[in-house]
Amino acid sequence: MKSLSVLTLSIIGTVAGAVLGVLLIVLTTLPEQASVQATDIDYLYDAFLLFSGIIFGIVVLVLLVAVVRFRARPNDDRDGSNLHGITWLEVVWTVIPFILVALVAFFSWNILNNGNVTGAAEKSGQRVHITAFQYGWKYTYLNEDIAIKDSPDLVVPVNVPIAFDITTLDVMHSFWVPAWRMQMGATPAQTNYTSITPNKIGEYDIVCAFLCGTGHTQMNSAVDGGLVTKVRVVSQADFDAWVAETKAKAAAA
Ligand SMILES: [Cu+2]
Repeated sequence: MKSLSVLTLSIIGTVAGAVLGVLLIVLTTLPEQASVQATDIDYLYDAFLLFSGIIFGIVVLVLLVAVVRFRARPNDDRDGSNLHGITWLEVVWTVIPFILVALVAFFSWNILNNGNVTGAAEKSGQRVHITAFQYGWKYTYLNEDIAIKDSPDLVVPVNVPIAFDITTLDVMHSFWVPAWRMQMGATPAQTNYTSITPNKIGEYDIVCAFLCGTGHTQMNSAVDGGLVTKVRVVSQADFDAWVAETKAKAAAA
């Protein structure tokens, strides 16, 4: 035991932690990926899982070894040594976590910022306003050519960047499409913005991620008896047809 230096322990901890991290990555099942941003965000998630696994491995191993090696033996009533401050050690345990957290912040910023396609979405003209309320969502297509108001259904074309803004009529809600890895809070008296590029045709669940009242579960399209429909990602042709059909219905009414 005496021959185990902190360095040796750290190396063993790193390897054990990395194994744990990889195991967690393999065992974790994330929802299906249906947006360009989802791939990057999952990559970030896996990287952090590995990273956290390694730190967990080192900390737990050093802790366990310290507990065993420096425990008080029977009949040992001596006081511990009277230490006050070890400057180099304090500098080390401040600087290392600072660097680690700064790295995490940098990588997160890099990926989340790349995922911000608001500029592209504004150019593509696909802007959808989401209104959250107790208990449901309404969608208004702000694109002048489309101009659909208060649709209960969210239908979007595939491979087109879409800019969303979101408000609420009452309390806080949070619009979440797990398959897009996109979640945006609806905050009273405030408009929040986000954007996403759906890249897979299909129907995906919409979930309200804030507990917003007794009907909260009804804002989840995966729940039986839910009041909301799934988001439909369709081809451009199907989207144009849906727009024409919805407008014809509105005109007839
Ligand atoms: Cu809600």
